[in-house]
Amino acid sequence: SDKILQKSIDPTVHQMLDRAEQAGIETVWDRYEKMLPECGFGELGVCCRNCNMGPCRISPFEDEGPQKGICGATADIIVARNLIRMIAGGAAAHSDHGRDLAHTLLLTAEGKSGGYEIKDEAKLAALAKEYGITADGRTKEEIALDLAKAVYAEFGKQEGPLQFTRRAPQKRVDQWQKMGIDPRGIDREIVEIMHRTHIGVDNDPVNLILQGLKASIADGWGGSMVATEISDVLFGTPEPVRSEANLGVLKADHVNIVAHGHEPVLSEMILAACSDPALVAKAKGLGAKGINLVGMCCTGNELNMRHGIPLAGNFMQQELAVITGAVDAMIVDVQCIMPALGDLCECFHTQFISTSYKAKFPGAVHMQFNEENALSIAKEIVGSAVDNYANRVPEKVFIPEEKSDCMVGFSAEAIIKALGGTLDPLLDAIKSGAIKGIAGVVGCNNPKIKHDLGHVGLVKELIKNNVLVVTTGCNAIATAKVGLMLPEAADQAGDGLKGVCQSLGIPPVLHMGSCVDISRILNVCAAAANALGVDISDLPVAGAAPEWMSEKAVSIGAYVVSSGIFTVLGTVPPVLGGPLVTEVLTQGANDVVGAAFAVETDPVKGAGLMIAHMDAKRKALGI
Ligand code: NFS
Ligand code: SF4
Repeated sequence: SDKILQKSIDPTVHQMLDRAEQAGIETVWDRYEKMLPECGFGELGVCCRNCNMGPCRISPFEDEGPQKGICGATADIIVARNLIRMIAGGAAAHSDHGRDLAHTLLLTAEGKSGGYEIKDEAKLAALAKEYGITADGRTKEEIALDLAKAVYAEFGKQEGPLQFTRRAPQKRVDQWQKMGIDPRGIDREIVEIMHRTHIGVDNDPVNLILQGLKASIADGWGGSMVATEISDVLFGTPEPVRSEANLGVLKADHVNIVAHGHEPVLSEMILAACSDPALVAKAKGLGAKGINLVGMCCTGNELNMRHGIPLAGNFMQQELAVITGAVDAMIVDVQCIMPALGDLCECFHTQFISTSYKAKFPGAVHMQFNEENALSIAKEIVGSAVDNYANRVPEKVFIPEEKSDCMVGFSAEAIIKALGGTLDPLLDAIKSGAIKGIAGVVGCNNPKIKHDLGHVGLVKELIKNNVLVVTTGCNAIATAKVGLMLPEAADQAGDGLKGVCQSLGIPPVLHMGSCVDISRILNVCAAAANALGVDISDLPVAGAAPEWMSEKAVSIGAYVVSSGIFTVLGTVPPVLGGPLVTEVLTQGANDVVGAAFAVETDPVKGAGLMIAHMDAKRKALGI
């Protein structure tokens, strides 16, 4: 129906929503509609539940209703507190992911992990050097043990600095120090947000926001970067690889397993278990042709970047994968997993398997994963999925045909390799104007925006204007699905970018990984700024999160801006009830960190803001 066509630009979504409607099954879009109108106080960010004198909410009308909370907090105080609590949530999620990777490295170095190994010795050596760990005459396990301990210590550090923050240009670090936002320890900055936002502590909106920026830097240049770097050490640094994306990657004649969530610690072992001969034989014994592992959301990105495992879809497609009736198991760990999956899986044969003690769900079977026995547990989980193939109801299976090829795996290292060993050809192309600038386009889906339209509309407009796009997260999946990650997509780019892509054989949209891998984008920006002898805020670069929804995305936006990169948000953050906070985020931040936010719900206009920003930066650089 017409209503369904309005929900997404993706034909697989239309087909699955049709099916859902016929079967009377509700999805995220239905629940969103039932929620409308969403709470106006919440939208403005002016409700507070931080103590039990409240809840309080500030009236948006000055002549009517309360202008202060019971404790006296103004709208700006409440908005700032709420905003930085979102940053704390997001930074905690990314950083706890990083901590889990450090833990896996530690166990692996001690010989206690059940199946992991150190795959990228070159990266291990580089990180050891960065941390001042001697490598001479020592085994990779000995080096890795020291590195794991050093990285682990970043979380509980009291006085800083965080080692990876020193990858930023000196001018940037100086500015952070001058503003008092150079983070001391990853956990410390998050805890301090919780302290400062307790009733009766920090009631200066600007001071609150500065602490939010500080914690976000501890995420981007701390916890997230740890997650990326240690994942590369354990599982290999991504290199260009071909793959496919969209629900059409499910196979009617195979056992289909969807890996959904975030940490590669689990998904890597699920992948290994899927090629276990005994399990493959078992699948064949049940009449399947084999085991088909596909990814969803960021764990999908991790598998896709490193191994070319197909991407089934992004955040808004998790329920739709189940509605195909072809998924034998949905295996999840942490983050962005809708609790709706429990009830939904009950309408189908799909087994919903949770694996982390941190993330349990109604309707899920819990199979606790741990690193010590990783491979054997992964085999049990995959075995359970294979068994469940016997329960599949062929009449209930409908897999959309649509899928697209994609070329992925553009880690910073892979980009430099594609450029012939240095960033110079890219910098030259920027200087010559062939490439106007680089945009990092990232983030979630959100039913407030037509699914994938924000992502694809913005990215297409950018490449048309010769902006090279680097992407992660659910934006990466959206662009992969429409073929923008193919070298042929250079045809949709402006002449300058098209020429560069064609000569290098790369797509105009480069998949850099999962959301923690936005740290890879920071590294590229730092390297480019250092090569030019300028700060990141001087570069013709910009960020965007066209369909963002999660607290993680708030932390990302904050650290990208704190790193000096202008960022466009495509959904409105809950801050407009605080005029001072809104002013600080969209203007004042320029004086603090050399960058600020803009909000623009129209993707083409959003791209326009980014392009105008790049033009201004180019002019200032005299290029
Ligand atoms: Ni990022 Fe990944 Fe997607 Fe948003 Fe969720 S999967 S960590 S938060 S929804 S981009
Ligand atoms: Fe109300 Fe202040 Fe308590 Fe918040 S902290 S609920 S504004 S009294």
